[in-house]
Amino acid sequence: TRLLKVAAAQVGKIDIDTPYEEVVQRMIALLDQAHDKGIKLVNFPELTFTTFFPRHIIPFGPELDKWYQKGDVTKFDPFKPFFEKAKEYGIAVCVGYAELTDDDEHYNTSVFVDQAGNNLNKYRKMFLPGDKEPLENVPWQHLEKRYFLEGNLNWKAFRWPGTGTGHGGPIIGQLICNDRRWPESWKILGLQGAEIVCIGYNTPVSNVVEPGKASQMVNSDSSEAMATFHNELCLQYNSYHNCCYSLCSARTGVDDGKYSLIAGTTIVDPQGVIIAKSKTNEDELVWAEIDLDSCYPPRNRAFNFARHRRPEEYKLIVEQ
Ligand code: CDT
Repeated sequence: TRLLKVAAAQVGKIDIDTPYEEVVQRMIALLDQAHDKGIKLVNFPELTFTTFFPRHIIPFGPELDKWYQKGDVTKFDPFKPFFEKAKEYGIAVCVGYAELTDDDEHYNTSVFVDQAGNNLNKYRKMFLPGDKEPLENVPWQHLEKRYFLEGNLNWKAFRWPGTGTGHGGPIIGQLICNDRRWPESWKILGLQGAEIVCIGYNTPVSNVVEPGKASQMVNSDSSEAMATFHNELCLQYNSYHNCCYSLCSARTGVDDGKYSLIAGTTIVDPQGVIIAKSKTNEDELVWAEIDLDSCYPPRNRAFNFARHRRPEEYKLIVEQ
């Protein structure tokens, strides 16, 4: 066996004016719980440190750019106490944030920082949902196509050494929110042997079904149930056919008293079974002890890619 204690940290409501310091203190409280349990990896949501700002219309320029971080995010003063605490505890973290590059490019990004504080990998969200131009007659926007460029770092799986689990360390992959709905992103990680996929999300309870028609904005218990069902469906099936664990962290709660995001933070095993799940829509640590070896019986048989795949038949998938 190759046992490892891992966690998916769920982060509750963050309002538009919630200061970084408050969020960081809450994130540290989640690390404290993880430390008490001997957890080695804590996954955090998409854009963990702020409210989900793409729901707002914000003018381009300095007003928008203040939502982003430049340079090494672990060195950004307001976030430093979080990364320092993780290092002090010897906990690796995967965290989402809004990235602004030196070339003035904007990305929806997550970093994987190991237990010694090293940046092991950076991932930039590939599938950006929503719109480039604001919609009319809707109670809120989803402007990811306006505020972010599509990711350009592909889906790179990488080793995370120093965990004591052998084989050079677990093989990790990262996805961000909408990426989890697309089998291609998982398969590319699966083909590289990813054993743990770290995912963060901001999934609204209700969405625009048909642009321009406010009446098509669904907001009811049944839409929350459906959004949660689709979340689990994606995580369970894609973990199953890629024979990997997934740690899936929600930014949840009702931001500013009106913007509701689903909860449903989960840990899924290589059989597609949910082995741990959040019970609230607040800050919550969801954790499990996993056995990386359990990725291999299905990999060696039903989902032995080398034996069963038919890549020569997949041309349509890569046509423009
Ligand atoms: N953040 C994010 O990617 N959310 C999407 C919903 C977008 S609806 C326009 C998701 O896939 O959950």
